[in-house]
Amino acid sequence: MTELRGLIFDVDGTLADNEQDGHRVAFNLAFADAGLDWSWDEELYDRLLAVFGGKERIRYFIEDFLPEFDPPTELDAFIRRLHARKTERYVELLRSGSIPLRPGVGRLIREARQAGLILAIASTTTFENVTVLLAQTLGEQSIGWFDVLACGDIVANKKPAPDIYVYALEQLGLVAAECLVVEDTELGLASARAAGLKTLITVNRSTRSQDFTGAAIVLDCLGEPDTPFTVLSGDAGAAEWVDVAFLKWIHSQA
Ligand code: XBP
Repeated sequence: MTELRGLIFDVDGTLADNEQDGHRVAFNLAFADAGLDWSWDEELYDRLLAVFGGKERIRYFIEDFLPEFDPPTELDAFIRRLHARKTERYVELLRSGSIPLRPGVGRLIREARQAGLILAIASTTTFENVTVLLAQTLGEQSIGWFDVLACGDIVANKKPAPDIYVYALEQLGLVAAECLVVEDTELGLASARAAGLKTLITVNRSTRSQDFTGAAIVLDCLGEPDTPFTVLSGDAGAAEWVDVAFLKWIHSQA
């Protein structure tokens, strides 16, 4: 049996429950800064989450929800500028400390590191968003705990394409069978699985009802010793929170 060597984390929705209270808010602030009267409420944002990537999401909104919209400049440049402002606004939110990690995330990252697992990030979001989130929540030094930070536009095709996970594996020098992924969405699962990776899901309020067929296990969160996880699908044995022994056990299952 292949030993577990690497743990690859998705970021948005997995490390932090930040889509509605972080990214959505930052998009709206950027729209206001640009003098646009667009405002994405939670319901609309849940629909827009069908498209990964901030620039791709803005384009999808314009093309599918505002077909009459006439951008002030060439559309690609307009979206790029708007998205750059959104990143600035999102980073401001992160730096204000208003976006915490989800339960169990900080503990598991520290334990996995201590146990000698190789850590990586595979995210659709912008590199700066990832490094500021890590620095703000786990300390500046935590950025160095990850051997690979695979983010954003580094690959041609974003999730659900497998590219970002394939890239992360190449950079890690590991094969899929040696790794386990932690994800929160159906499309993230599709991306990881297409790269041949076994995937543990922790749902959040936007993804709870998605189809996670093919996941190794589906939990409501990673859990902590005093606040156990709830199993939504799969077999957790006697475990009540995710630790390295649990990761190894899940990885060893067929
Ligand atoms: C989630 C995403 C991201 C963010 C927006 O990525 O879809 O696009 O919502 O980030 P993941 P940017 O789950 O892979 O972390 O605006 O920086 O693209």
